[in-house]
Amino acid sequence: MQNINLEQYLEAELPDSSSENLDLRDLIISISKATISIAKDTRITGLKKIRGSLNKTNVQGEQVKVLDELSNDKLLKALSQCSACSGFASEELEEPVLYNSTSRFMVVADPLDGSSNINVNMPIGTIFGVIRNTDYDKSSFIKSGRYYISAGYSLYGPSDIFVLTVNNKVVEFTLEPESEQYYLTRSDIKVPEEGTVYSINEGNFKHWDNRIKKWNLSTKNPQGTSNKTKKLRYVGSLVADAHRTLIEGGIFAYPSDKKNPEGKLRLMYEANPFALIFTSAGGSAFNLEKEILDIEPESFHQRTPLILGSKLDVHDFLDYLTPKGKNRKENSEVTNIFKWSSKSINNLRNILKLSRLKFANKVGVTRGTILRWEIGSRKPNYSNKKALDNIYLATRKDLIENPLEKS
Ligand code: AFP
Repeated sequence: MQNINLEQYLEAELPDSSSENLDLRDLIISISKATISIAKDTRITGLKKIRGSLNKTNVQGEQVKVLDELSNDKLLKALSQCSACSGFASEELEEPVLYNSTSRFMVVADPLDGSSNINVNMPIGTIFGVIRNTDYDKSSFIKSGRYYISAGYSLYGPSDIFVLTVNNKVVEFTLEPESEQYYLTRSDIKVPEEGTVYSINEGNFKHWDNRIKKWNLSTKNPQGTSNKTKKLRYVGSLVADAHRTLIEGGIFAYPSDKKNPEGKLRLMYEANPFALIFTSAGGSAFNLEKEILDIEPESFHQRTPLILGSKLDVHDFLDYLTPKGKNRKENSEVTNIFKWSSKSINNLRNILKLSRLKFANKVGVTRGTILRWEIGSRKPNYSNKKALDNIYLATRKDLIENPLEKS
């Protein structure tokens, strides 16, 4: 396993047969190179005198650290040189940057997550998500997590690692510093069904809803009456806390509270990438009501509560809010699937000006199946939706309107 580098892994996972795969490979390599350069900076922050703050605040009103800005600039530059990338949006930019409106993908990122830990040499990281460019415009950034085709993060810690999800698989690479190459060190990561760690900022206890206080007390079990005690671990860098949860299981929670009524973490570049990774690895990712991937965003910098981790632990938490999973649904379809409804299928066929028969041939089903989808008596399955995705994406240059938006 040691000898497979990131390029080789991507060549096998995203074969040359499709130009979309080639674009995605290019994009992931560009991001990974920027993270290698950031990793080099993080090794010597004290020596390079880059562990302090700049005299300015970002769009969130948070103080910008020198390393925040350096990391953002590195991603910005790397992506501007990648022809597969149509635009970049990040925590450090008030507005997304558009490079080329017709390229296939958009990138969202938190270039340096956990920046308050820089000064004390604790783990920090870079989080990113790749979204399909469906609208040729900045509005492509404001999409639910179901539109993300890939996501990942770098964790700059004792080792520098790069965790990636494509095609529903989650893998980890470790940076070999001399050759400056990422090598595969964990393949097919699966979140354990249940874990022994809970991770939450307990300093916020007094601001929590009573039901969350109840969950917390039961989890830490101060009376020693329950056998379900867990250990508390909290670094305060999402990358580090989430990575531990991904590998060892358990739960990470940053709920909304009286101080942060919308939650603290950012939906587009913190919660959605981790939601895609955890869902792909068989774990769960919710706000307090629904799956993170199903949240329809209203603005780019919006915040969300985030509950991540092992299925059983996340559902146990949610049971304190909505008893016994009332109306709670989970959908394991996390790859490149748009939401195809009877209306959007019909819209796509009309925009393409195809008869049901011709459209059916293109999708690889019968004319009757198309009719049933359009009247809503049947729903496309997973591979049908992939075929619809591909037709939509292959013809998207000719599409004036996005059929998915009209459903
Ligand atoms: P900073 O980048 O300002 O350090 O914030 C990090 C973060 O967004 C996320 O990485 C942590 O999980 C979370 O904030 C920690 O927040 P608290 O300090 O409120 O616990």
